[in-house]
Amino acid sequence: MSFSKKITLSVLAILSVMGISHANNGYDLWLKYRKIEDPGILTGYTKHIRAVYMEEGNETLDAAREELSVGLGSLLGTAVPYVNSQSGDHSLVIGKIRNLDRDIRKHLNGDVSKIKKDGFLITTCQNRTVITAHKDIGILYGVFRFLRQLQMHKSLEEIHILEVPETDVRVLNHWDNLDGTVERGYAGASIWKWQKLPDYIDRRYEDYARANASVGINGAVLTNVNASAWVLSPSYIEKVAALAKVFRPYGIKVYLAARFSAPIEIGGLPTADPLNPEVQQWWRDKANEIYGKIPDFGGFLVKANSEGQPGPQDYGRSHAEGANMLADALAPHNGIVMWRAFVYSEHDTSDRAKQAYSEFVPQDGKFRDNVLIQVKNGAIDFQPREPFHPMFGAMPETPLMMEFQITQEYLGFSTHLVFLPKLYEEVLKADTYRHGKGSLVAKVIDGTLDRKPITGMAGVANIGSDINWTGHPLAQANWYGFGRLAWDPYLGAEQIADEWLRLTFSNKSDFVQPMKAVLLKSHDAAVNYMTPLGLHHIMATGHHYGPGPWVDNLSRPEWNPVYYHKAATRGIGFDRTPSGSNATSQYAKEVAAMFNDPETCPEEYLLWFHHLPWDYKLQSGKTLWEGLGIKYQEGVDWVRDTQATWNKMKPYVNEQQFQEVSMLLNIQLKEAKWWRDACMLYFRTFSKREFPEEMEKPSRTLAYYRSLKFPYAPGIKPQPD
Ligand code: GCW
Repeated sequence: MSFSKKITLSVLAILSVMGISHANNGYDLWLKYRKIEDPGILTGYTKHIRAVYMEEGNETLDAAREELSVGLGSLLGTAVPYVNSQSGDHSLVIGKIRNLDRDIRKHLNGDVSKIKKDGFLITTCQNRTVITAHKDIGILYGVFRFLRQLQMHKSLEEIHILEVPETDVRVLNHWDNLDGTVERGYAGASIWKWQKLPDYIDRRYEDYARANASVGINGAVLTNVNASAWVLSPSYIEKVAALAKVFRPYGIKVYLAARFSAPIEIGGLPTADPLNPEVQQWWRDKANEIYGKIPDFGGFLVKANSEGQPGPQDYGRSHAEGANMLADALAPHNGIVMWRAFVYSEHDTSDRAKQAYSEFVPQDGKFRDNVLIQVKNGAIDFQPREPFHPMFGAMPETPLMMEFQITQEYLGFSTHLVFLPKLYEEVLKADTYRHGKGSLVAKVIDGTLDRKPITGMAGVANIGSDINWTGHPLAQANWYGFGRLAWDPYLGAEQIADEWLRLTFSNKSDFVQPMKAVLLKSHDAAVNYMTPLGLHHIMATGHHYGPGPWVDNLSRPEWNPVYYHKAATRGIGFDRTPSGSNATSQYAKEVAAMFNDPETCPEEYLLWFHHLPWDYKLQSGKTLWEGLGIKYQEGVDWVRDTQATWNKMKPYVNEQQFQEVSMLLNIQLKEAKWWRDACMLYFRTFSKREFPEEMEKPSRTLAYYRSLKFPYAPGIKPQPD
C-alpha cells in the first residue's frame, strides 16, 4: 500500500473513532459505519471483538484490513487492537483457510468444501469469530459482509454465514464516452478523468472500487457500447492500466467496449471482416498488447450491427463469427467476450420484439466457450416494465448474461424515486418453463438450468461525478441492489431494501418500515404514471424525457411511439398473439398460452400482447379506458403519499439529504401529472370517452404538452431544432 493511502485511511480511522462523520452529502454511500449508540448492542459486539488477528501479505488483504479498521473504529467508537495470534478468546480471526491454525481448521471441516469460488465463511469457533475463504478476495468480501452485520445491528452470537456468488461475471457497464459525457447518464459527467490519466489518480477511483467490492461486483466495462475505437489505442491502454491498478486490490477487473471496426479506424486495415487473417491478427496483437499492460484484463463488450454500430454482418458474417474471432484473440489470456443481443434492423419489418431471438437463437451452440451473450432485460429496450426476454428460455447451449439498466433512461432519469431491485426481482423470478414449471430466469442466469460453464450479470451504471454518485440520493439503492442480485439472483427485493435503508440511513423501525414500503411500491407506481397495463415506448423520442405517445414522424417505424401503442378508434395495444405478430410463439407453450389469452395474460402486460377495445372489461369490472385513467391516477397518488411519508422521515436523515429528496419528489409529482395528463388527453382523441371520475382532470391542453421541447435534456448529445 502506498504511503499516502495509509495516511488517508488512518486519518479516516481516527476521525471515525472520534465519531466525526465526514460527509452528509451521500458520498459514503452505504459504507457510512455510523457509530452504534445502543449500549446493549455495543456491549454485545465488544464482547466478541476484543482483538483482531488478520492475515497479511498482499494488497487485497491490506484493503480488507483497512476497511475493518475504519469500520470497527467508527461503529464501535474505539480502535480494536490487532494481535499476532489466532488463539485469543473473544477475538476476530481473519485469514485464508490454509493459513488458519489447525484447531480452527478442524472445526470448520464440513463447511470448507462449500466455500467455492470467491465465497467466504463467517462462523463462531471456540470463543472466536472466524472470517475465512479460499481466496484473498473472499476475505475482503467476508469483511464487508461482517461489517454489514454490525451496521445492521445484527447479532454475532453463533454467527454462521456461508456465501458463494451465484454468478461469475458481475459487471457494471459504463456508457461513458471519452469526451467525459455519459450516454443516458443523469448523475453528472463521467468519473473517468481521461485527460489526466494515467498520471493523476482521482480519489474516487478507489472509493468506486470499494463500493463495488462491498456488494460483490467484480468488473467494470469502462466505456460506452456505442464505442470509440480510440480507447484501444496505446495511450488509452496506459490510462486503462492505471485504473486497473487501482481496482485490482478490490477484485475489480476492467473490460472495454470494443468497436468492431477498430482495425480500420486505428489499425489502418481496409476491412474489419472477421474471417480476414489480417483482421484476426490485428485483434490478436491488440489483445497481446493490452494483456502486456493489464495482465488481468477482463475482455471485451461488443454492440455489433445494432443502431448503426459496425459488426460482422457488414461483411456478410454472423454474430457467432464476429464474436468467435474476438474470443480467439482473448482466449490465450483467459479473457471473455460479452456480445450483446440488442439488435433490430431497419430492413426487418417484423415486430421489433421478435428480432433478437430470430437472429440469435439459430446460432445457439455456435459460440466459443469464452463468449457470453448479453441479453437486455426486455426484447424491446429496458422499458419501465417488460415481460422477460424470450431468449432466456431458448438458448440452452450458450451462456446468457442478463443486462439490466440501472441508469433510469426510461424511468424518470435520476429525478424520480424508483427502486429497481423490485423490477429485477420480477424478471429473475419469471418462469421460462423451459424444463417445465420452475425454470426461472434466475436459473438461466446462474447457469443451473442448462449447466452453463460461465455466468454473469451486467448493469448499465447510474454513476456519475455528482457528489452522491447517482444524482438522486435514493438511486444509490439501485447500484447496491444490482450488485446484491448479481451475487445472488434469488434475493428478494424486500431484503435488499431493508439492508440498504439500514446501512445508508437508520436502523430505526419507524424509518425502515415505512420507507421499505415506499421503495417496494415505487416501481409499480412509476409504471402506472408512465406506461400502465403493458403500454411501452411512448416516451418522447431521442432523449426519452417525458411522454410523447403522439410522435409518428421518425424515419424508422419502430422508433415512433405510435408503432408501440397502436391507439385507434377501435382500441389500443400491440397484438403479439398468433393473430398479430405472433411474438408469443417465442416463449414456451405454457407461457405463450398464458400471454395469448387476454383473460389469463397478467394485466400488467395486457397491452404489450393485445390490441383491445376501449370497452374491454378489466378484472376490476372497469373498462380498459377507465382502467387506464385509474392507473395513471394511482401513480400520481403514490407520489403524493410518498411525500407525506418522507416528511415524517426528517428525524432519521440529515438535513441536506432530506431537502434533496423533498425537492426531487416535488419534481416527480409534477412529472407524474404531466405523464398522466399528456397521455390521457392524447389517448382520448381515439377513445372519445369522458375521463373516468377517479381521475383528476388535466389542467392543460394536449396542444400544450405536444409543444414541449427539450433539446438539452441530459444523457444524449444536444439536438437543438
Ligand atoms: O435504449 C437504447 C438507448 C441507447 C443505447 C442503446 C443500447 C448505448 O437509448 O442510448 O445505446 O439502447 O443499449 O445499445
